[in-house]
Amino acid sequence: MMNTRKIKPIVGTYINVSTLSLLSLSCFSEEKKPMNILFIMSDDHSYQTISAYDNRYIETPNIDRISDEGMRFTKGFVANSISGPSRACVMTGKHSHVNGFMDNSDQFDGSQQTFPQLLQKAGYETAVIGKWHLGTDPIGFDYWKILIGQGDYYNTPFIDNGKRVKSSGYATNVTTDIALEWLGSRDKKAKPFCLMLHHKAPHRTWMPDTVDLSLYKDAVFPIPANFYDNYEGRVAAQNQKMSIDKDMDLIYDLKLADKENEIHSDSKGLENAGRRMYTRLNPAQKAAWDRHYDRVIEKFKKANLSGKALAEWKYQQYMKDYLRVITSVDRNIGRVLDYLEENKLSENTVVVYTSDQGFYMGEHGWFDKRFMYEESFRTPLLIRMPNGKNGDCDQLVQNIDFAPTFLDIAGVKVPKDMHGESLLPLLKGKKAKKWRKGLYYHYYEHPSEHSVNKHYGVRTDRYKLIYFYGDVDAWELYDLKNDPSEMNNIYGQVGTEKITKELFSELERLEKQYNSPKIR
Ligand code: SGN
Ligand code: CA
Repeated sequence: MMNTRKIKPIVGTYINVSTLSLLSLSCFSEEKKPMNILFIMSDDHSYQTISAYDNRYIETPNIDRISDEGMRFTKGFVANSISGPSRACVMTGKHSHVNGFMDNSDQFDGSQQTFPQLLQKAGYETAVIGKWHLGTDPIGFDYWKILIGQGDYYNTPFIDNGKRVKSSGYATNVTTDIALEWLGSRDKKAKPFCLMLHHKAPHRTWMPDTVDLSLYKDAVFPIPANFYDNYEGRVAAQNQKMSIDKDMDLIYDLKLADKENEIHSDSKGLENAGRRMYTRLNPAQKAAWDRHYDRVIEKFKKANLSGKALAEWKYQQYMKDYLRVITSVDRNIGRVLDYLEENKLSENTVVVYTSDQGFYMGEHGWFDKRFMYEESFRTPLLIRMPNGKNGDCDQLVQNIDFAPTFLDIAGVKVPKDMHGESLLPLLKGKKAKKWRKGLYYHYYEHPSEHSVNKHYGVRTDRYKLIYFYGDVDAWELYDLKNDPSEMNNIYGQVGTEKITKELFSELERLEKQYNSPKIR
């Protein structure tokens, strides 16, 4: 299941720029090139579906190139497992309660301190392309071309430096095309770049590119051992609405919009939205779509499934579409890596691959994210830094660390008020004696879609303490060594007093450090 790592060095001519002064950036000699930063982030990409982490489901040879030639973080986490908040944490290096973007209904105050603004001031050329999801217009970018909200998988509009424009084709291809065009159009000698290439994929509703529809057609994926979790001892897990069995919609999520109009959703809204999705496609896309899904629909009708058989059919269908979408992400990352190589940029470009959070691939019976449980709290994180150390890093790292890391790589002083830590020492393979012992997490979006209660907590290397509040009042404690799937809430059990006390004091320490809201 978990992959052992292959290690392959890349040849680099990296010169340490951590002592670089701001002034010197613009007058660099050819030999002392500052590092470019290519920050690739997908939306909802689970670490379970990257073969560098886990080979049960899919091969992702291109994403694996970043891992093989760089560092694989095995304990990368987010601070608030949902898109907008996660992105705000990335931009500011600060937790949600300080950057002000707590849930997806917020609007980002882009005038506050962010790493792109600081890099821009230091002489970097900055760009963001693809998903943005922060509500307000990007600030601190020389170029921006972003999706509107979630964007669409097909023929999606973009906002190009303030102007709405159309696109034609599949979003992951189009977003990559725009990024390659931007890279190609730059005066390469002028400035180092920081490019945020942020894919919409593989966000719900997991619409594959037409060229990938026949992939995994006959595959049967292993059902997670806790697919039929009954959530005993975990009240918030009982309240959620993200079950593949109960909440995944046949028409909207699983694309069973039949021409005969015989299949219906429990929710009229989702059914209509599911049928509307198809209308975005152009005639050629519709033809390819129909060739594939009409057969799926026909078979589905004949099978007349119910109960567990229906739940498992939904799981298989979900996995197939999700993995098809990932295949396209992986292929497009290959295009970008090839471009860097062909243009001799690999040797002075740091490449990061991550997601805005993790995702459930049927664990606990779920899709979606939000919970502080491992699958959604953790996120993939692979970083290839020329002349950096190859291998695994098992330290606790979090998305608030990106901003200080990028600044550090650029030789820009990291502002003291950032909550995150620079990963540069870890990337150089330095022994981080004083690395953090605990991670703070806080999720606020409730009541809302998928019905996940508000909660916060602390995770150490081995344990996790969570407090669910608002409509509920419940503590959970997990021993991740003995119970990695978090099925057994041991909070309050005899024998856990000492560890509970330790976790409690680590939580209080973090709350103090981050000046977190007082809840209890
Ligand atoms: C949409 C999705 C949800 C998803 C949120 C947040 N519904 O609202 O399933 O949890 O986005 O996702 S959908 O009907 O629009 O597909 S996030 O990653 O952008 O935060
Ligand atoms: Ca997301």
